[in-house]
Formats: sequence, structure tokens, C-alpha cells
Amino acid sequence: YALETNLRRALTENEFLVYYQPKISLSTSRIVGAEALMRWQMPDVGLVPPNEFIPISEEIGLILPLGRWILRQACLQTQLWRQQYSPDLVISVNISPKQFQDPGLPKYIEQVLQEVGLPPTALQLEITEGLLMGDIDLLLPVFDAIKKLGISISLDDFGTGFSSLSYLQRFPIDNLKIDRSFIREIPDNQDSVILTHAIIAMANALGMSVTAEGVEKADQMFFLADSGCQEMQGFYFSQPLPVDKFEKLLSDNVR
Ligand code: G
Ligand code: G
Ligand code: NA
Ligand code: MN
Repeated sequence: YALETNLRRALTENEFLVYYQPKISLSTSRIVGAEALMRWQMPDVGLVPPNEFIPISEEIGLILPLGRWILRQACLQTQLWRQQYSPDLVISVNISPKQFQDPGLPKYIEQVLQEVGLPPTALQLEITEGLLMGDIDLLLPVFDAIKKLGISISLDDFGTGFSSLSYLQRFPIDNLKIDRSFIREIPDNQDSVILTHAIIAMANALGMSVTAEGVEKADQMFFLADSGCQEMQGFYFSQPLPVDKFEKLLSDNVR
């Protein structure tokens, strides 16, 4: 209960921060995007990771204003970075199921893009498989509205949820993010190698790009590049970083 009270206060007191983890093109080795990841700078406690406050925020309904806050913050920052360093940088923002079920979401995104001057192609929403098991009649209009804006949608943690492949047919998904549990085991575990190859082949054949998360080693990167995967994200290149450190990476990236 104390955490709940603190959480509500945290938004008005500006205690949330956005960290950014770079996404790297496997063909050019350059930074092509970033995932925005929330942190809570709790006074006298320090940085609280999202696993400890996102679930509670969902329960108490705080995820709606909090989700809107990070979306706007990440778009503002990305527009600055596009002007200064990297004109094609794409920002990925995690959207929880509760947010996606908010019929006001597409309108809010449209307003933020307009306010910030960010083109819709510079924004990607990361959703999880669990969302797709919801009521399709409620979900499809939101997908449609988001696709009409020109924003792309990525399916996060792909391969671990309970969704079926038919969801890929039913929903307009642009990118699959292969869960790090597969990546961790390559190239040593033959089953993970086969599954990763199959996911990439299927996605590319269906016109979706593939991002590998949790890349921690050079041989994982080489394997993915050889397998037709487009992007990687993981500690091998960089952890999630605060604004100033990410900016340093970007400025090195343009040289
Ligand atoms: O950054 P870290 O690996 O600690 O994140 C842990 C989890 O929290 C990840 O699954 C990530 O998707 C989730 N997360 C981080 N930031 C956000 C956010 O802004 N919104 C939502 N819904 N989830 C987030
Ligand atoms: O669940 P989601 O895919 O949104 O998770 C994002 C989180 O994954 C980030 O908070 C980050 O801390 C974590 N992460 C990013 N790269 C790596 C990695 O290479 N290895 C591990 N173990 N975790 C990672
Ligand atoms: Na994510
Ligand atoms: Mn993930």
C-alpha cells in the first residue's frame, strides 16, 4: 500500500526517468533505433526497475498516465536526437495491454507526434503476445487506427507467450522480437538454432523484420547476421543507458 501511494506521487513529482537501449542494424552495425525503458528514481531508495512497479501501476490504473508520459518523453527526446545526430532513428515504446485497450490511445499518439514534429515512421510500439488473446473486436479497431497513423508494431518476447501463429495473420504486425531465451542458447543449442532460423525465415517470408533481444556475445551476433535477422539489441553492444550516455553513443555513431 505504501508503494502504491509513493507511485501515485512519483508521477507528479517527476521521479520517473527514461533509459534507452540501442538497436543495431546487423547489416551496417550502426545504431538504427532505441527501446525506451522506464526507471523510477525513488528518493532515498535509488533506481527501481520496471518489474517492481509496472505490474502495480497496471493494477492501480496508473499505467495509463504513466504510459502516456513515457511515450511523449521518448518522442520528444528522439526528435532532438534525429535533428542532432541521427535523422532516421526509430524509437520503440512498450505498450501494456491496459494502454492498448484504451480507445483514446491512437488520438493521443497522433497529438504527440504532431506536437513534437516526429514522423510516424519514427515510432514503433512494442506489444506482448498476451494482448492478442483479448477480444479481437475491441483490439482490431485500435490496431487499424494505429496502422493508419503510419506507426509500426513489434511483437515483443516472441515465442514465449501463449499466442498462436494465426495471430500473425489476424493482426498487422511489422516486426518480431525474438525472446532472449532463444538467443541465450545459440549457437550451442541445436534446438534453439533451429527455432531461431525458423522464426526468422517465417517472419521475413511474411514481410516482417526481426529483432533479436538479449544478444550478449559476438558469436550470437554473427549467427544472427548470417541468418537474415535485421536488428539486434543486448548487452553485447550496450545496456539500457540514461540520456547523456546514449547521446555519447549516438555522437560516436555518426562519425
Ligand atoms: O529495463 P528492464 O529490462 O528492467 O525492463 C523490464 C521489463 O519492464 C521489460 O519487460 C520491459 O518491457 C518492461 N518495461 C520497461 N519500460 C516499460 C514501459 O514504459 N512500459 C511498459 N508497459 N513496460 C515497460
Ligand atoms: O521484456 P523486454 O523485452 O521489454 O525487456 C527489456 C529488458 O531486457 C531491458 O530492461 C534490459 O534490462 C533487458 N536486457 C536487454 N539486453 C539484455 C541482454 O543482453 N541480456 C539480458 N539478460 N537482459 C537484457
Ligand atoms: Na520490450
Ligand atoms: Mn522482450
